[in-house]
Amino acid sequence: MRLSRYFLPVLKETPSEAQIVSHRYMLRAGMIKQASAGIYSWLPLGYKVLKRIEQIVHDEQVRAGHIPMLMPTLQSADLWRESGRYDDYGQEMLRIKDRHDRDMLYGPTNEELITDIFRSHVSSYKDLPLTLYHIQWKFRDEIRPRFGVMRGREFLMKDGYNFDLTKEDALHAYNRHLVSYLRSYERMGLQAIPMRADGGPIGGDYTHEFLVLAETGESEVFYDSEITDLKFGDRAIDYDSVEQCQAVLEEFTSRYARTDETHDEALFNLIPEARRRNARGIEVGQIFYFGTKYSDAMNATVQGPDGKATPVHMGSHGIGVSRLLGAIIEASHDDRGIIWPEGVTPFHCGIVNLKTGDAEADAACEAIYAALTALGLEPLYDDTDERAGGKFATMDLIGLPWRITVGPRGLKNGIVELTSRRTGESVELPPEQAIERIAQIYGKAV
Ligand code: P5A
Repeated sequence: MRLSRYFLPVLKETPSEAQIVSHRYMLRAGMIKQASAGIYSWLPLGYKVLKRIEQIVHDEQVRAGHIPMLMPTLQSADLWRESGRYDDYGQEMLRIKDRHDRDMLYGPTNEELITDIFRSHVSSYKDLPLTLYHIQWKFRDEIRPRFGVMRGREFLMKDGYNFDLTKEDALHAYNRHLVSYLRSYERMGLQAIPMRADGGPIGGDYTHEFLVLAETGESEVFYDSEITDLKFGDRAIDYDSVEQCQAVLEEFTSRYARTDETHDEALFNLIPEARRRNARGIEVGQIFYFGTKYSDAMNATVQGPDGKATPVHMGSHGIGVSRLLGAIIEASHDDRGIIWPEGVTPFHCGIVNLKTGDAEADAACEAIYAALTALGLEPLYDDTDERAGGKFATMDLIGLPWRITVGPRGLKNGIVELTSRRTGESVELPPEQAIERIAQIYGKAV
């Protein structure tokens, strides 16, 4: 993409309404614009990151054997009356009447809708196990929407639902989700720690939240510091293996880690004092096992091996896709702007032309741009007339992890500059080598 043709409305001033750094940078970098309280338009740069996060979530869900689909945002109140949640959900639910005076709602979650789909089409245990998921907008009329996309009213969630014959099978589905979530967050450059939590309006008492540690986080957490040494990494996992998934769950949940809702001071005090941590975190996901709560209420049964109708065991599992942008920025920025991890960056690298209009500089930039594009990469080429200082400030603000700087002086010696946004380190090298380095970083063969 050429910056002169892109839509990147960066702001020079710090918007006064933004209290935390991720919100400030998302506004300043022209990623989002508030439409009304807790509701945002996703401008091109923000939309690009949102799509990259979505893609990672899709990849990892499909890898775990879960099946993508799409349910609507608007739901009929009738299903929620069946489960009893229409009244329970309270004011967070946005209720709407259609022209026929029918009660509708903008879905805050989809347990009822998916249970209805399940009971309409599945009748035998032979069709189990089944895990369906979608990535769809949700609406929760939060009392205090704040911190930009972090606590929105309209927000994008990946929500998945497992249907199993037995509790054991459903717990395997729970473990599969835990593993796939660990992988997803790590691909986004994040450490998200599973912590015992509370079921809240979704239900069940077996649930873990995934938290990214950050001072600006809305949740208070208590944990054993040893847990922060755990990494999933790129180990191979067989998602069908009950033992392998169970082993990962045990590894990642055996140390003390809880949100304040389930915190137990006596248990916490059993950890050596030097390892006790009380901090804040951003909840970027939550997994639940709630047994037959919805299948009992909505009569979702299958014919079991003994021929009898058996209510299915279920769980639901959510990732806060739009919230993740905020969480990643909170975890990865400096005083000049965002520092995107390579896994989610909106453009793979920036190309800064120090002297737009200079025939040699223009030609060198075009050649680098074409070479990177041919490799399947997306560079953002700043071909505008802005001064060098302004170009650098914009690149730093929008946080592309790599920048190639091209100017007439360097070109005289056959070199350009390759700079890491994270470390600030620059190396001078011939353009072909800069291209090779970028290709290598993103795993592309030159
Ligand atoms: C699990 C999937 C559920 O709704 N039902 C379907 C279950 N869980 S949850 O914990 O309530 O939400 C899942 C994740 O969505 C994100 N989230 C939000 N993101 C932005 N703004 C909000 N107001 C908001 N509310 C929830 C969180 O990341 C949460 O973990």
